[in-house]
Amino acid sequence: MEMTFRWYGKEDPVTLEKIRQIPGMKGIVTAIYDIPVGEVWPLDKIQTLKAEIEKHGLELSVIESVPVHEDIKIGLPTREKYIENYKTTIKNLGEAGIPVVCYNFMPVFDWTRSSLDYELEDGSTALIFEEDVIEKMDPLTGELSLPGWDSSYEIEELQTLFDHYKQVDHEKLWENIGYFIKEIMPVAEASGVKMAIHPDDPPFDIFGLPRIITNKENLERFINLYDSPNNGLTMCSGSLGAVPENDFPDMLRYFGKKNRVNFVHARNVKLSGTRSFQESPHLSETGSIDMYEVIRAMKDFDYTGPIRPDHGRMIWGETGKPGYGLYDRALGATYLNGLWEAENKRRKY
Ligand code: DNO
Repeated sequence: MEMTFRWYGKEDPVTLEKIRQIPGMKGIVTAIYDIPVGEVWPLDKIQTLKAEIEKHGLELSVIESVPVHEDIKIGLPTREKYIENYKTTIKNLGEAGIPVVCYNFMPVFDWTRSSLDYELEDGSTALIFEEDVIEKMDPLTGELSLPGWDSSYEIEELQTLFDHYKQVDHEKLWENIGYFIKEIMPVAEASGVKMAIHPDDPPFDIFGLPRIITNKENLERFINLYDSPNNGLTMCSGSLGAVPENDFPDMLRYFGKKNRVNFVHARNVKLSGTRSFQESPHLSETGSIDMYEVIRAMKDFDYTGPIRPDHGRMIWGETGKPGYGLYDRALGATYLNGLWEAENKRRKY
């Protein structure tokens, strides 16, 4: 595996200088944040970003994310233009030598939590999802501020989107994702870019909007839409592991052996109900995911691709983007590296 770290660009208080000092850190996961969703990413902008990262002794390992325009997910006629743009972006990323692109197909909202700064017993704060709190939220009142939701829509835009999604049930969303995948994958293949769809987080419908990248059966259905290692997955332990039905290490091993795991997100979650959880430190004993089993699964298919410690808590007084401070994620990277070294050596001796 190749240890990587998410960096939010020049505005990020977690600088490349700091990231580089984390033991064993090899690569950066980032994006170009000032291009509107649906527009083409110009080659020179990608190259500038890459050069900046390489100047700091790191590699640009993954683009997370190239967002998919809602018109593609809804299946509007205007999707054609956005799909063409998406293809050009993939082509440009390939030309710049970017090996992996992460994206998702969640309607309207990306990852969603009910609170950003839930105080844990030890005084640290974490992101949590409580089903009963989310159920009482109405995205259309305008009072909703969602943690993972950077693109703020105007209320009227949101209303229009929700109206469109009335026609989009799970099967329609499958149809639309199938259409998109069949269009973009030949370009990804020709450009040498491995696509890695991120599972829905959390992996069930929210606010009445359908979600389909949620469990083993659906991931299988997804990879079968287009038979190619370029049509792969981001295996995110915290997203898929947020429901008790998903056995994350088993899924990871299964899709890894099929050569469809192009990126791994390692995060722990402590389940507090069938549809509620707290994000917890990476360490197995503090969450519901056995991180050693995750590492073992990756060894079982000799994973050489990128992995990043996903969200951390806020600890030691750090402030900043919830989930994306330096300290707890750095501890996560170190812990994962430790497990990996131990498992490697155990198998050799
Ligand atoms: C949360 C992230 C997601 C992820 C996108 C991928 O922290 O894992 O925001 O980047 O869903 O498209």
